[in-house]
Amino acid sequence: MSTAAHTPELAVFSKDIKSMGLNPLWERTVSQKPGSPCVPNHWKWDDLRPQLLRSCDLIGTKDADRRVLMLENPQMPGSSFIANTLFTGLQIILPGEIAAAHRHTPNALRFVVEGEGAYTAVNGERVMISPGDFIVTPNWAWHDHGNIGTGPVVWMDGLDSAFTKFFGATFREDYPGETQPLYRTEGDSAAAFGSALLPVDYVQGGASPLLKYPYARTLEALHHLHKSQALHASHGVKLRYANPGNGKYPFPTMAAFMQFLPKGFEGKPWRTTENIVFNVAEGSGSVVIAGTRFAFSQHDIFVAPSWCDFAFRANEDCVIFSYSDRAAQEAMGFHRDDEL
Ligand code: GTQ
Ligand code: FE2
Repeated sequence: MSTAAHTPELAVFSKDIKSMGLNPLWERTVSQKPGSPCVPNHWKWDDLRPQLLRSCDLIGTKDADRRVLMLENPQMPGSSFIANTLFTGLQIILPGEIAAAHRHTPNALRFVVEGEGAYTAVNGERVMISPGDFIVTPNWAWHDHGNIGTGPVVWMDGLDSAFTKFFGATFREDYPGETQPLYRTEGDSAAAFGSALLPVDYVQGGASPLLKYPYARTLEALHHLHKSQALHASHGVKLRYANPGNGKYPFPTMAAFMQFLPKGFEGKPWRTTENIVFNVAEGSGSVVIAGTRFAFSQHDIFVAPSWCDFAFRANEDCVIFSYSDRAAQEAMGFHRDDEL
């Protein structure tokens, strides 16, 4: 706050200019500190799963378009966002169902939670998805999903739709058919981009051209590094998913990570300007976020909003997926973190 003398004349001035769409900076009330109004929160899989199954009895993919339950920050009900910058949804698709093709300006990631036999089709290629897989849907790419298996399939959707909303740049189109034509062979994206090789004439675009980062390979990398190197005091063994086209993040906006915490791990508190959504792939433990302890088990989801410190404890070996707005924050020069 400024120490300018707040004279009666100044008060009249401030009042007079309000009707002109003007406001004096010296009276500003907007926070000049890191953090956001959002609060840490935890959703238990034991609570989520029955509601997802219940939604299947009540609505089909034809009527719902996407059968998704949005996880909203308790401080922002009705916003559709889990934090200022991030969308999180849980999507369920039953055997025989199709979620029709569409495209939109927000980028989407998927982290598969439960069930086999589902696919997503992106830009003419079908990709089968399994639990633990990390999937990329680049912005403006046509995408439809289907389940050709025998049981329900659930995954978590992470979108950067808060960014398109913020910029006023949200566009969406339905494809003129239920599914898009498949003009690529299954495995094309993996062959072209999944082996630290690139097509000779590849020109880098926005999102990662690698559509699937399979769980088995991620686990293998984490387990190997756990045996060969020291743990990070806060993160255990933590890797970020890389865009093979440029070595950066899978999206211009969103970063994604997988970490391994061995049984008994007690992490040091850490904080970052990132907003982060976590999904427990395996294991159980607890996390203290900004002073609140949440006991988590497999498939639980929790959010650590910007500048909330958090520290993990692993009751058993844990594998934890997360995504954040780090890519955008780094690109803009805003990102900071801090070991406490
Ligand atoms: O699967 O295409 O959770 O477009 C939100 C918007 C999922 C999707 C969401 C979407 C999708
Ligand atoms: Fe979509």
